[in-house]
Amino acid sequence: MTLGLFDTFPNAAPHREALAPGAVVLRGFVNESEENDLRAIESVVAEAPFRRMVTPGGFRMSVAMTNCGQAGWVTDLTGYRYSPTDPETDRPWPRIPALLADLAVRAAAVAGFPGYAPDSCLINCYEPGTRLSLHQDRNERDFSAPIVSVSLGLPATFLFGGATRSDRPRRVPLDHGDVVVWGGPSRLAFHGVLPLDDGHHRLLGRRRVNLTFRRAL
Ligand code: MD3
Ligand code: FE
Repeated sequence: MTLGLFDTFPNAAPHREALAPGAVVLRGFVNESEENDLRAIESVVAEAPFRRMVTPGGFRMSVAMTNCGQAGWVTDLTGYRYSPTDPETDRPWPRIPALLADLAVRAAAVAGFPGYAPDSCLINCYEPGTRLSLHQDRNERDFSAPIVSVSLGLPATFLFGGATRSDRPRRVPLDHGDVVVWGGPSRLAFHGVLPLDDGHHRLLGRRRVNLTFRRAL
């Protein structure tokens, strides 16, 4: 039994929630002492600014994205893929900041995936109204490695579906500091994000930023 001593302190005690086989939510895994480390995201964005990319179907995505790592996820009229360079500049993506990579590696280990070695990190930026429609992440070469997601800023409702698009998704609230590890049988689940509600976050203002670490190559 718990005494509830930590309940009044957000982020004080990280806690683990099994979502599905291979999928674990680590509530409050990013603690306040690590929030300084998040400034590294700003240096990535300074080199490779957020941009709204176009899908193969010709729609501009509402989520603004950038990447760091050896490869970055991109989309244009020709398709989805990982690119070693930023198509806006033809320069390599910035490196993954070491402290952020460490965070993802620690989260993966806690969730039962030791030796995680992400080579790519997609950074998504949501503003109120921004959504991400149901999709699978399948441009990576090796589905045995999990995807680790770090939610920052405004809260969002995550949609966690099944193996087919028609499986009715569950709604999972994700808040600042929550980290989710998606591996094993959950790795290819359909998923998305509902339109972001308006609000204000003390660090990020009217935004939600989500980092997804991947083993792409
Ligand atoms: C479950 N991002 O970048 S993170 C994405 O909040 C993406 O920005 C969402 O979906 C976001 O591709 C969700 C959680 C997530 C990421 C990848 C997954 C969940 C996943 C891959 C397989 C299953
Ligand atoms: Fe995804």
